Amino acid sequence: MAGEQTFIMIKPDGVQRGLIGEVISRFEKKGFYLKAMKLINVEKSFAEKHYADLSSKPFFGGLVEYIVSGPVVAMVWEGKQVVSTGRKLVGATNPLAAEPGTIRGDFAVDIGRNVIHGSDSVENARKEIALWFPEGIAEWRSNQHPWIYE
Ligand code: YYY
Ligand code: MG
Repeated sequence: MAGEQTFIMIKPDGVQRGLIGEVISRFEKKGFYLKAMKLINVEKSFAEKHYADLSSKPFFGGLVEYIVSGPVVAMVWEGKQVVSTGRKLVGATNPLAAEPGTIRGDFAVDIGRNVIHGSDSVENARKEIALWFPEGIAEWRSNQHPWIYE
């Protein structure tokens, strides 16, 4: 359905490297709608909550440290199959395995500096949006662009 939403976060490296506009541009040009966005620093406990499913992994401590190392851009994007298609725009977790043309494939080298996060399922998108935007999301666009959506 056209109203599907995903949570996309530009990680601290992406912000420091000036890739905010590049990421937004790719999602916009594809035909998705930016529904919410904020530049924020998160606390360690918040980053641990976001990545709770990975808490037993050996890289968890380093991952949390990385996410709290500088501001991140938290966003909600909307559109048809935006969760799975957003993951395609993001690319594979390991940037060296990510296809050229994807964000990680074009802009990153190390897995622990892979620029961007994207929700991996509709259910996780719902949870992540609720975690990152507890204040809710202002409705600003209810119709899809007729030249993008038939
Ligand atoms: O969803 P995605 O970000 O592509 O990968 P996840 O398996 O959810 O891992 C989250 C995050 O953890 C990943 O973007 C980088 C980091 N990470 C890591 O540092 N080392 C690994 N071996 C696997 C993941
Ligand atoms: Mg993930």
